[in-house]
Amino acid sequence: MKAVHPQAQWFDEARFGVFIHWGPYALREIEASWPLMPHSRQHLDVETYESLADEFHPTSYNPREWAQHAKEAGAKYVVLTAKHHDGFCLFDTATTDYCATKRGPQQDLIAPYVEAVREAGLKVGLYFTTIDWHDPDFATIPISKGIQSPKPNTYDPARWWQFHKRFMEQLRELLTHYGRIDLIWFDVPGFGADRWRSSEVKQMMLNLQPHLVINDRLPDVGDYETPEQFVPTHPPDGWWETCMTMNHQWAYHSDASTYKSEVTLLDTLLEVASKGGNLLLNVGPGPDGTWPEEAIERLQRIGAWLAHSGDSIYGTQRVVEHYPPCFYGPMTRKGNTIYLHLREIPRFPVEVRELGGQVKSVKLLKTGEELAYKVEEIFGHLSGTEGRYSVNRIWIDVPAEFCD
Ligand code: FHN
Repeated sequence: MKAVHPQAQWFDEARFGVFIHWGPYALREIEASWPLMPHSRQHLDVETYESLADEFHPTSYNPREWAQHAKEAGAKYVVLTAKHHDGFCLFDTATTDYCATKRGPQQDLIAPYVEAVREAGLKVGLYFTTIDWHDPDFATIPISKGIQSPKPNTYDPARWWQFHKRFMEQLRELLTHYGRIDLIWFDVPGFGADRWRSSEVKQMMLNLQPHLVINDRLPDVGDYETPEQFVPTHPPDGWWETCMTMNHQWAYHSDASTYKSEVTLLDTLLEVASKGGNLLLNVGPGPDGTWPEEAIERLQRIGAWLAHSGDSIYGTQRVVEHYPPCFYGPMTRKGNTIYLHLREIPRFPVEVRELGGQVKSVKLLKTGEELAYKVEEIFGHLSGTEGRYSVNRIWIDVPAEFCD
């Protein structure tokens, strides 16, 4: 797919990134989104939640190790929550004292992250939500101790623009204090583009970092779509990325029993790639900064597969636009090479719907070994005006040692 601008092409070739949700909420193993929502099953009162900021001491924070985990997983970019809905800024900011340099951590947590990810040769992404429950002028539930936020869901223009000024200033700080940032991941688009002055926000961002890739969660801004926790049956026409947890929540939780299996996660990556999208797979580090072993194991398994067969994912495009392939697994394409991801090693024909083209050779990507195959071409016609297609029925004989 055509890059939104030349320096953004990396995004459409990446196919796999690591998402990281980290903040004071990790202390209580609560979801990053809900502890302050009155109806939430994890509800904490404001005072208790606010105190977490002073208990947040990431003594084992090692962003180089984080970057290494992502690199070994075969990810091409990383996105870390610089500020989540609670308004706690992991970066130093002049707009509020509710930040990592002035509370528990007593250090800027974004600077070493950016440096480590860049050093690892990965693209640097920052998550920056539009919600800020700590900002006294953001019209939503009041969580700041002693600060009377506007009544929920009221709109007081004077107060809103005070909030918006701080929102813009924090964004500016993130795009001027840490060198090159490759991606900004907004969240929760609530309210319209006029309320967000979206075009002014986007202009400010691109003036500071013209190469920036921006997701679609600030209204009327965005280079790509972001389905969440599912793989669309029919993918968007343009660039897209599905973000997904490995377990049952975005933020840290010690319950190992809810993690999806490595096979499920790898299958998800293959399916997303076969539809021309990226998978942004989430990790919720613990309050001290260590990653759950369950997450590391799964990333290592994905990385081991990508190390020998990543060519069938990175830089590939979706194969068929109008109908799912008719064989036993996700299919990707790079030039005139089709990659078949066979979940079961076939002792039976594999049908590949291909728009024209002849099969010249069949190789096992992992070893480069030529495989015995026989092609029976069966021509067929798509219904209506969609024209001809050839269904190459390929009999593939995969050596027994690969049929694990
Ligand atoms: O509430 C957040 C949630 O914590 C997480 O950040 C996801 C990621 O897309 N976004 C919101 C839920 O859609």
